[in-house]
Amino acid sequence: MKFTTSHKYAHLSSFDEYIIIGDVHGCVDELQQLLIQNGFSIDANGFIELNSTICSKSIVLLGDFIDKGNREKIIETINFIYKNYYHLNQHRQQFYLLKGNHEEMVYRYISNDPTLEITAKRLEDKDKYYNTVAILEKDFDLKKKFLELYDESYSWLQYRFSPNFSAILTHAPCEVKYLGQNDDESYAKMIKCASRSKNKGIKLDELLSYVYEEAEENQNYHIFGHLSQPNIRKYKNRVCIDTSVIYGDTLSCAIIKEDQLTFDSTPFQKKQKSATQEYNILFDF
Ligand SMILES: [Mn+2]
Repeated sequence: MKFTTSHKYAHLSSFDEYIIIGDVHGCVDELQQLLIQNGFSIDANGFIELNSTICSKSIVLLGDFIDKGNREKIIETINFIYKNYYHLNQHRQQFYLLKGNHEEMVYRYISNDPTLEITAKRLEDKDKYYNTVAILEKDFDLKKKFLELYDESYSWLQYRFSPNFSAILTHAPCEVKYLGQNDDESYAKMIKCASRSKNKGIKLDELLSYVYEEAEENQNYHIFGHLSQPNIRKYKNRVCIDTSVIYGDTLSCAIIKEDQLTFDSTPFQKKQKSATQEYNILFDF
């Protein structure tokens, strides 16, 4: 039996300003701070205030908001996103979620995906890389929230201001031939690329050479996260905004307003233990 899940995509209106945020991985404090830096206010109950400042602003999370962070922070992150997802989208959509490989894998574990063979390695991975699974397995209410958010998540989003300025948003980088396509293979490619942990010792630019080879000197951008980097990495029209907040660096966003692309970041706040990694830098030439 082939494992299938619902696939969604959307075109974003160019009347809004978009705050497009990279991999959160349980860093809810930094997520809130980045929103505050960008004009959002959060009330005492954790709701984003629906005021005139944000009536033409939208939030996009690029995927991987779970895992790697500590238990309490992951719970807080899911709750914060869940309540504000419905709060912000009550009149029109102003909060968008993209699927990351972590959401997809956790979904497969908790929904008992029959194609996910449970081997000793899988169980080890579950504890090591997908720590949200154990949290959701013990908390039915939180699991229900996660599943609802997963169902709401897009595989890709596209913004188009003019023929000369557009942006396609996905969790992972992928080859142009898969971008914005709606078959199962393309969806998988937009969520996860070749694994760095399975290709240790290979430079990212070698492993994913298509990212720079297919880059073009124009403003039809491809913005993605997934590849935890020490800072925002941009080469021609390819932009990676996963700046490793859970590894102790920063949480970053790309901001799109009309035909302008800018960036903002906020540092890790040390409210939880950071994870460790060796950086494999993109566009390291
Ligand atoms: Mn990822």
